[in-house]
Amino acid sequence: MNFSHAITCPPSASYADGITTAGLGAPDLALALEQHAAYCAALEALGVRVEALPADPAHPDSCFVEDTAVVTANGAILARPGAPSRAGEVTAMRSVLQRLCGEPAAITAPGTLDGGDICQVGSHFLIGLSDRTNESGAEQLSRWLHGLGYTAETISIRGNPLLLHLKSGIAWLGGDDLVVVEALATHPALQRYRLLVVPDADGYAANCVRVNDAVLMAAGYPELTARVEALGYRVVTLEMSEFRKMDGGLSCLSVRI
Ligand code: CIR
Repeated sequence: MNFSHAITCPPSASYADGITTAGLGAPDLALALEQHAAYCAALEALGVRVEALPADPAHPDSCFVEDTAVVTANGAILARPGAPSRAGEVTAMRSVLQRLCGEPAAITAPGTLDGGDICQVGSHFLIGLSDRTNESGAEQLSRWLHGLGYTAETISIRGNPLLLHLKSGIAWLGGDDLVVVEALATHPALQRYRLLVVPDADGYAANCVRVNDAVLMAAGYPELTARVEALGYRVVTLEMSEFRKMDGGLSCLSVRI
């Protein structure tokens, strides 16, 4: 969680055409761009150099860069997004990863995998099986991670309408501390950690991100913010309304390196 770089991509003119189930109305592009700029500024303030990809109107969901790659301290792998409209997003990610980390590995057919389903907890990776990430994608990632010295296990989130991706409902803060939504709190794979359980009403904010010495969290959740601060973490809050409208969480706006 010590990051020097983050890859981002601003929402484009086609942003409102992306995939969404939120039912919160159309996003306001100008406001989304403002919120995105504040997100990038928060990363920079934490000592992270932001590598911005050009806005990509051919891919309305392209601002959710996290879904296109998994980056570890020992190497990077391109995802293979489960939504067909997002498949082409990996091209831009590949070029920037080549420059920053060397040639990335890649998930291949029939595997599908969205980076939002992958949660690193120290040297262990939790891999969500979801409507976007299938068994083949999870197995390929697992094998690749083992080759780099990491361990991994899967957690199915299928059938939970509140969770698009695993990381929609879980975040690693550091040490043994995980933020989790109620639906995941009893999962056997998570019982070895110290769990900060988030009530469903605050579930959106469970998708927070530890970056260097702070935790980035969606604004508007004072109770959760206070609970994370009480554990000794510094919290920086960010307005996320226009990304939530497109089912996007805070983590998915960057790939941290
Ligand atoms: C999608 O449905 O793919 C986008 N509208 C939202 C992706 C959010 N990604 C994430 O939470 N990792």
